[in-house]
Amino acid sequence: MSVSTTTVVPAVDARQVPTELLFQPVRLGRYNLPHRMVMAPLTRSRARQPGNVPSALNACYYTQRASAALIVTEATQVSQQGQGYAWTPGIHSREQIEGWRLVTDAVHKAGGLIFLQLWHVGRISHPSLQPDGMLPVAPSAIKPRGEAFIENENGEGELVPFVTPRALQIEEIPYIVQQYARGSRNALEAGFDGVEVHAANGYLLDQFINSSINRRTDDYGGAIENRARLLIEVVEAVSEIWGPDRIGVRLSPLGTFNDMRDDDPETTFGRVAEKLNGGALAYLHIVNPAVAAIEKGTEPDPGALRMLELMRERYRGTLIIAGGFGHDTAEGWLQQGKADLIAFGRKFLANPDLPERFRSHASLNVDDPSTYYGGGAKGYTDYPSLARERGEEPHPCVDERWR
Ligand code: 8OZ
Repeated sequence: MSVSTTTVVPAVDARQVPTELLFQPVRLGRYNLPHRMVMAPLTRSRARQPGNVPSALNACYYTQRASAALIVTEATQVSQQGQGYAWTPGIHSREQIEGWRLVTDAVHKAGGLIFLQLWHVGRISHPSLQPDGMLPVAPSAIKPRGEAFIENENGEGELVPFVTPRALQIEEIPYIVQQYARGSRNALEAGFDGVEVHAANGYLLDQFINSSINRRTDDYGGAIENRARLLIEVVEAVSEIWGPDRIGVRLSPLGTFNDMRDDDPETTFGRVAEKLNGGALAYLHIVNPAVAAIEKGTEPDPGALRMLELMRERYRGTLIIAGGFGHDTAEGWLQQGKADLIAFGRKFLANPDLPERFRSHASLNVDDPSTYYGGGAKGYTDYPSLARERGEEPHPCVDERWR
């Protein structure tokens, strides 16, 4: 549409401008994002061995997805103690910092913005992944139901039963906070644009928050003020390095993954959301408790909807919701004011150019669960983009050339 300077544009024309909220710019902490589609953190277990080091293959994968408004990396252990699955990357060694530098440089060259997700798994681990084969640590010595994903003697992935973790002594807690601080300094050196503190999905910080897992009687257990203390201390320590406006926090209220349960989730997570207001963070990122209903197109459980409303009401900053969204449901939730941005996991996994596909109403590739974890380029960097199908290559990202 060309409009001369003397023309008065009728209001009806304004309404013809694409009004999809998904494609409206938004401010996220220190950054201006061109749209509202975030790539959610996704564990892919493809760090180079030995040493859990990010490689050119990982740089290729993230660079292909650089059209996301923000990439949140796969969960990345802040220490060896913080690792809970085979072949996940870390951010505690020199090699890992240099490996991540490959990733951030390539993503930035492609115009992307990338935050590192800081991770300590707590009890969701196994001695074979721990320093010197020691026990995993947790708020209390309570064994999770289920199995850990480890590497066996043949170098293959294997599921083995969890063990009973060791309860952290109060004297050790400052050293847990320091693991996050070191990971944060390393992430800054590796060239990231920010960090997300993983306090969801049953890992260490979530284990402290949820009442059924935390039986401590000291300042880190009991009332929610105490159970949230470790998260708040971690956020403060990370803020000193990054400034609050380059930090996000991820929570999963009502989540049951990794044997998680809280006796009074509205009080617990309502209070955590309120406490995070004080930090002036870039965002709060919620794992959608209504994910199954959104995917199936059924009516969400009223408890899940109440929890989402509670998060929106108690947290006064920018809210990202992840889990189960398609184009129309994402747009609908933004229109209803339930979130400011939407994060997509499996859809970004299978569609490196997801924003372009949504904009043009193109069909989507379907993700292949058999290649989620471990392996190489197959099911990782070989999902086709529309540009590749047209015979163009959006970025020079052929694995062989990057190695
Ligand atoms: C699935 C498999 C392994 C790890 C999470 C980091 O739940 C994960 C994860 C998910 O946040």
